[in-house]
Amino acid sequence: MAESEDSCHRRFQAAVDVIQNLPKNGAYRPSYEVMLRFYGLYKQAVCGPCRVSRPGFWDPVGRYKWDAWSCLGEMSSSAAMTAYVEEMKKVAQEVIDSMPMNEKTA
Ligand code: ST9
Repeated sequence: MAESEDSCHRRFQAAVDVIQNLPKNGAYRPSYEVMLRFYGLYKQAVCGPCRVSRPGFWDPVGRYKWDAWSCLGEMSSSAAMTAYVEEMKKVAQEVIDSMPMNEKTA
């Protein structure tokens, strides 16, 4: 594996581990949109382009998940890994920016 590809893979794995180890309920509540973005990129990175058929009417959550994955088309696995890491940095920054600033730091 080329070095840049290897570091891309390691950064992705670290981001995946962080997200899998977040508590289910915490001060931060990701929106469905955010969760679906992570989900789509994760599937694309790990499984490649979506080749399964779209779930039926009785599985609306499955359809949303399928749509989030399928809309990434033929995006490469390494591009999906990079986008996943970038997304995590963006969301982490948003969480930091939304923290109250009136607490004493000293
Ligand atoms: C809080 C603390 O308040 C402070 C917050 C700091 C914030 C830091 C900012 C960092 C970014 C955070 C973004 C959160 C985004 C959440 C994304 C969720 C998708 N990524 O193995 P299964 C798929 S924290 C994407 O059965 P687990 C997997 O393929 C409070 N998708 O379930 C499968 O789908 P399918 C907020 C992933 O192990 C499905 O998920 N806390 C990932 O029980 C289920 O997989 C949270 O937001 C992945 N890394 O759950 C908790 N791994 O069957 C976020 C697996 O179709 N974490 N999948 O293949 C979770 O919700 C879960 O750990 C989980 C895995 C869903 C990622």
